[in-house]
Amino acid sequence: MSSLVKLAEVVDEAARTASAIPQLTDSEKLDVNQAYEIQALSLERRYKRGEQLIGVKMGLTSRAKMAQVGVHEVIWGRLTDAMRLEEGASLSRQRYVHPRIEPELAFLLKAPLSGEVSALEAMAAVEGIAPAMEIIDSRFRDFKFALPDVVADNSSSSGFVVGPWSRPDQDFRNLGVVMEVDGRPVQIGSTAGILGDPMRSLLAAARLAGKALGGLKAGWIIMAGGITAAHPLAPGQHVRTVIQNLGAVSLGVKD
Ligand code: 0L1
Ligand code: MG
Repeated sequence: MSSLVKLAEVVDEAARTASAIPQLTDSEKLDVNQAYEIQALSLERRYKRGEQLIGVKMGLTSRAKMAQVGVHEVIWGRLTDAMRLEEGASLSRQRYVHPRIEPELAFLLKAPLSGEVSALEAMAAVEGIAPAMEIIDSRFRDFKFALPDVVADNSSSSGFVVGPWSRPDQDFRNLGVVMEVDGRPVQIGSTAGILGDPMRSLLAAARLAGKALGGLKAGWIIMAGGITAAHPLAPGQHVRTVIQNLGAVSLGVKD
């Protein structure tokens, strides 16, 4: 088997150059622990290029997403400052292989969080909640992968945008969500689409990513996971997600 370091270089180069690659599992026998090790090693390469870890994304947190990609397990990935897009920004389609976008809810932490925590303990660590969108861009050809592939590939994460922060002391378990492309609704759902309650995703982040990263840190953003299936991005589009009571977040696509 190739070394995990070598495989980390392969996924990192694919992400850096927006190039499609064959699935790692076509030629390697990998388990999920090895895949998370590849993810960590590939992110080390980005940190060496100056990127900073600023949070965590949770993935495959809704039935719609699990069905869309045929993987049925909650996964997580790392968010860096270079992945963050400004609200209302226009992204360049050429920077991605085959980008898709999905509506999410984001948490902003004001205190560290790690391990098995209760919902009350987790809430006490949350500064704000916001409508958000994630750009996922599997580096694997035709968006086809097995669980170890997608985990090694930073759980397909390649960008994210966060809208206005609201206080978390409100009921956000079942808020209506609409994602529009050029003013036309393309996905409709509810925040309950995230594991039945987005808080469950934050608890999973503390348990899974918190353990691997030595805790989730104050100031980090936690993307709770896709609420609906993801939508392909094409040049010229304007994408907007509105979450009931929380407001809107938008992005444009150029070239
Ligand atoms: O929900 C997610 O963010 C899952 C990412 C991995 C699967 C995909 O690329 O859609
Ligand atoms: Mg997502």
